[in-house]
Amino acid sequence: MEQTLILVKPDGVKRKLAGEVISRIEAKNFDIREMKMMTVSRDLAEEHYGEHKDKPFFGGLVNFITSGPIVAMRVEGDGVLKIMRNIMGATNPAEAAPGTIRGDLALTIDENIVHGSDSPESAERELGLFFG
Ligand code: IDP
Ligand code: MG
Repeated sequence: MEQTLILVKPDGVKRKLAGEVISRIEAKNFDIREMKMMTVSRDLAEEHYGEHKDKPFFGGLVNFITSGPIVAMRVEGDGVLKIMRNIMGATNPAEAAPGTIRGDLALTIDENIVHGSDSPESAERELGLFFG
């Protein structure tokens, strides 16, 4: 069965939106197989976001994701990768449709509340990092 890594990022936890994100996952009837609150180390952050290491925003991204507790989830269901990306909305909240998590709840691209794996290969890699 298809699985993805979902993170409620530090801004989402700080704003007490973890429950809101979990509700939307549950409302879609996906299965949350594992879930934990944790603080991401710099090593884990740099590994998780390794694909972005040459981007100008990489330093800020690592600082942000390590700045406070997150909630990590292993979520399972048919089509969960694509469907969760749809439920999250576009990376930039200014372009995210109303009804999506980012469209409804986020204002800026650097604090956009959620992470979701973008492919089966990313999901396998990221789930290994957070739940391996
Ligand atoms: P995604 O989270 O929608 O998969 P990615 O392109 O994988 O988006 O980027 C990872 C994260 O890096 C984004 O969620 C966002 O918080 C941040 N990010 C992406 N592009 C920018 C940017 O141009 N400026 C600042 N932060 C960015
Ligand atoms: Mg991504």
